[in-house]
Amino acid sequence: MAFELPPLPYAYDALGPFMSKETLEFHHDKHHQAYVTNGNNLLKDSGLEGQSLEEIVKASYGKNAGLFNNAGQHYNHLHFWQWMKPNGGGKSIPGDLQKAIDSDLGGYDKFKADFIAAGTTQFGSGWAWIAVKDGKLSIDKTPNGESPLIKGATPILGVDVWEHSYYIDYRNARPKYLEAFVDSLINWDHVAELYAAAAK
Ligand code: MN3
Repeated sequence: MAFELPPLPYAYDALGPFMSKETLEFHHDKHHQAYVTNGNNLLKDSGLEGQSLEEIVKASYGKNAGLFNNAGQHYNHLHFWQWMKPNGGGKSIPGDLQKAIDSDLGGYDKFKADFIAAGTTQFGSGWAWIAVKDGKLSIDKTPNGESPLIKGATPILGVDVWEHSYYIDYRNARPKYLEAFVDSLINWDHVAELYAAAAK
């Protein structure tokens, strides 16, 4: 099954002023498209052509670096667009997810501080996450195109800390970008859906 780039689930200017039209045009149309194009070229004759995207990410890790990097980033970005929405973020979190954040992550304020710290301290390019494993939430960070998938966990929220995700809007101020993501962009309804599916 070939990789495909779906359109953004909102207009390019819908996330302003926290993430600009210019950032989304470059990030979605150029960067994500390149992962799809390169991933499809590397998928040919890899022996993994018939697998799901999740299976390709897990099976290529440590074995086929080129395919892993592009398939991993395709997986991460497919979710990243869904993890944001206009007027998102903040504390209006669906009940079951809020309870899990309270019990597993020490509450909203500690989640926010730890998630921003994970993204800030990821040296170089990568991602910060909330992952679910054995029904419990944890904060994680990974380099490059890796994700909690390769650790046997399920990512339910992730933020891209590659410079292409924030440099146009925030220059080098990665912590300001992460704060805006948490306060104003997170699509908690989507995170809650993934949590419900992963915690079953
Ligand atoms: Mn990116």
